[in-house]
Amino acid sequence: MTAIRHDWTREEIRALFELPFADLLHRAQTTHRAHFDPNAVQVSTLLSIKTGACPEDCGYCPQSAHHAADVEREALLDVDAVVSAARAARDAGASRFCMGAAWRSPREKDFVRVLDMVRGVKALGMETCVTLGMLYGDQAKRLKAAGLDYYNHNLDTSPEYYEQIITTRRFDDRLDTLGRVREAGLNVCCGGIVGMGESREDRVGLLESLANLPQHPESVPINYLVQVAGTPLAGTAPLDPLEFVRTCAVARILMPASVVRLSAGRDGMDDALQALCFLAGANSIFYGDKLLTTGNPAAERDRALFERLGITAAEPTRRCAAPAAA
Ligand code: SAM
Ligand code: DTB
Ligand code: SF4
Repeated sequence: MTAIRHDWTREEIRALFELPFADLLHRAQTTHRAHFDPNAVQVSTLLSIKTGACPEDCGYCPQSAHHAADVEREALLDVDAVVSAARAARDAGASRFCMGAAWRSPREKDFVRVLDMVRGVKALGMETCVTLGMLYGDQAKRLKAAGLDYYNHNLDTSPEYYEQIITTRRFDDRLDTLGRVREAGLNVCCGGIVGMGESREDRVGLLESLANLPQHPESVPINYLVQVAGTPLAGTAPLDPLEFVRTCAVARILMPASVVRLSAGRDGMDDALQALCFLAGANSIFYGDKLLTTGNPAAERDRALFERLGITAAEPTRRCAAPAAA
């Protein structure tokens, strides 16, 4: 069993990225097998519960009101519509339902409706996840009391590159919300995006920030930028896909007991590239034809991929107790 550490240095992380590909994958796979059943992959389905017109200016995001992406705005959905979508996702095989809202932070009137959504989805026997932007006051505790299992809040990139991508909030604002989420006893889903024109050093810095949080996020989504016309990052030179695989592998090594999600960007990947990501230690995906506003592989394509690779859609069994904060 590899130790759970919170004191990774940039130098160490850089050295992992620089390993020959086969050595890096061997190390990631060894770590993966020490902590998890390597053939189980967790599946979550996403739903955008409030779409577009977001006041934040995240350069990657089609939902920002600052950009000209062609996204149909939609007000906060009704609770019944969300619970019906969750039931359909459960019946199609998803174990977790993630609800995303294009907000900087939730207003009280909307927040109480989200609490009802969480209660309704939880009552279906599914795990619940929401991503609502920054939380204040007792919001995290109220989400926990309503039955929320996970809160998604990504660091997205390195502290140094952050202001090249987002100017309407600071990296530290994200850390503050993550602290509130942890304090409320919620599981943390926190990762980032690669392929935004960042340097390898920025990928090192993102993973350093994640791995040195007081407690590792239980879920670590690694998104490959989905380039959407009208966003400032559309037209960015695409990142070498093998560098994406390396990022998954380094995340696995740094956070051995966390579930690493091969997140956005799968629609543009073939089966072989996804297989490499699973080999690198990714053990979770978004399942269903749509992410929030962009496409995801069709469910039947994912079922065929799992069949081809001998993967079971299941919560990857931890081979050790999830460690407490060091
Ligand atoms: N507004 C909330 C927030 O930003 O935390 C929740 C929704 S936001 C869409 C959730 C995450 O989606 C972002 O943190 C980002 O990591 C990811 N995301 C958004 N647009 C993306 C894109 N074009 N490609 C990859 N990931 C993206
Ligand atoms: C995460 O890390 N990726 C998901 C989820 N958490 C909320 C979102 C991906 C969004 C991709 C762009 C879109 O569909 O709008
Ligand atoms: Fe808004 Fe979230 Fe998109 Fe940023 S990532 S513009 S906060 S919806």
